[in-house]
Amino acid sequence: MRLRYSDVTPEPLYVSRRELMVGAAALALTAGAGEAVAATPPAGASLKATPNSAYRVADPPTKMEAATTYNNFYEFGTNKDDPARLAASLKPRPWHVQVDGLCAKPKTFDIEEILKIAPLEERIYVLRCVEAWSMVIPWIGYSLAALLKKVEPTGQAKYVEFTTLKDPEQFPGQKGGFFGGSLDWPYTEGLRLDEAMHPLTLLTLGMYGQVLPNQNGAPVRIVIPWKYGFKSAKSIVRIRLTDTEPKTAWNKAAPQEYGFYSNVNPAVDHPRWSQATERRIGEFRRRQTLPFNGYADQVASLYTGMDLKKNY
Ligand SMILES: Nc1nc2c(c(=O)[nH]1)N[C@H]1C(S)=C(S)[C@@H](COP(=O)(O)O)O[C@H]1N2
Ligand SMILES: [Mo]
Repeated sequence: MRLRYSDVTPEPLYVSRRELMVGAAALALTAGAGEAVAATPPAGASLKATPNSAYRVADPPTKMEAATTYNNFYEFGTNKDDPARLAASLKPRPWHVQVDGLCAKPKTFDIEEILKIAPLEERIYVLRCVEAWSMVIPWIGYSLAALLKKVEPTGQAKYVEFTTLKDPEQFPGQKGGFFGGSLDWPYTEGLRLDEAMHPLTLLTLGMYGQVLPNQNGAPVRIVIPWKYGFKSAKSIVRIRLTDTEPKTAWNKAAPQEYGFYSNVNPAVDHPRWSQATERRIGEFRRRQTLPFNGYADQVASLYTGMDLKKNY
């Protein structure tokens, strides 16, 4: 009998290691299964979420097979298939996220606690990479605002910085040599506080009904659907509130190519890729790219009075 992780775990996920082991022992007795259950949810463990009808693009989702084998995650290497091939070296448990900086109640959250801060929603967003391809992905998570409110940002906080785990033992792409030199580790990204608090900005814990695969940024990442994909930092260990614009890994590597704002904008080309059109992974035809990736009604007002050619 093959047990799914969800079969032995209370909603929305395992409560504690002890309860989990009790549940597993009981199951082993009834099923006679010798299968050990670890505290780390195995790859493919199901994660329940309620569809949020306000945030669902109508286009059919990209095949999960494609979304989990064609990835940008330079911590594993610079080839699209490196993350899936090498994903097993990342250990998504135990995992903590330090939330600190300009806030009244800084706190280091255990990932199990993060899973329970707000009800998990499924939202179907288009992920638009600056390389002019896109995917339609059913993400699972809740608005980042729910987590940020827990630490009570002060009036001085104007920006949020996200930091990915730095550990060359888990991320072979962070080892020395050519690949180790691809970016200045750890990967960092950032948003203005109003962007971070926007309800569209998703603290993401799963996709396709499952916990996040390692290659997609397990156990927790950000997804900002109106910005190019590189803004959506994976495998986050720290979220810091600050009064100055955070330095970002891609901006440090190639400032003319990767601005801080990086809103999806068909009118402003990247030096190496036209942004006027995009190709959905799994399709051949090109589609028109939409301003703010289709979310102009919700987010254009955040940039009133800003020159979006300068603030690319
Ligand atoms: N830590 C980290 N986060 C990252 C990246 C990365 O290399 N390292 N790549 C970014 C880029 S360029 C894109 S397009 C998306 C890809 O997300 P996906 O693999 O889940 O589709 O992740 C973003 N987040
Ligand atoms: Mo990207």
